[in-house]
Amino acid sequence: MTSVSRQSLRRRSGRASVVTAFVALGSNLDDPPAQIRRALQALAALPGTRLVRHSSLYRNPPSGYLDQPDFVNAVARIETRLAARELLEHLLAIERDHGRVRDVPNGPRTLDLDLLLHGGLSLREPGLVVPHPRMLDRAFVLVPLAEIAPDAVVPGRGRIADLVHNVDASGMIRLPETGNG
Ligand code: PH2
Ligand code: MG
Ligand code: MG
Repeated sequence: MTSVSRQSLRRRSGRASVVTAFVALGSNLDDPPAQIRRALQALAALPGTRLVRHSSLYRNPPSGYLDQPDFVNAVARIETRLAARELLEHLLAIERDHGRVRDVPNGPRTLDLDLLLHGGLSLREPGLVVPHPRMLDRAFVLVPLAEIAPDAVVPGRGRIADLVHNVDASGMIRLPETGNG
């Protein structure tokens, strides 16, 4: 029995435990606020998953590749029975549903969904690094994350409420709530 991983035991029993995970959402094409709101609904509809809450939407200038429209970014907190790799596959499928085309690296996109944190997991695998390797440098991740989960911890790095002070939040414009919430 000792050679059987916890994950495969869980698969056999069919009772995966629930973990809290955080997903970053970003869009700068084709009505970004609508893309983000529709993506939040798609997250809420994932199997074995509950959307616990989401941050405000923030308009902010592109970082990295600068010659592209402003982004709208947000962060969602979910509770999920999906393993990190399974969740990643679902996030990529939602991106495809939103017409995501991967051409220019870091370039404009209808929807980007990045897995930030998955319970206390630290993982480095091809195509999947958790915690997200660039999250600590990014105001467009840390500011919305601090809004909804200041006490969340990045394994080995500390609390979000402390880490958010390391980024320049001056370009982050919180959008007013629209519609019926
Ligand atoms: N995503 C990137 C690159 N640059 N800049 C902003 N403001 N927001 C993003 O979501 C973003 C970015 C690559 O994923
Ligand atoms: Mg990204
Ligand atoms: Mg991505």
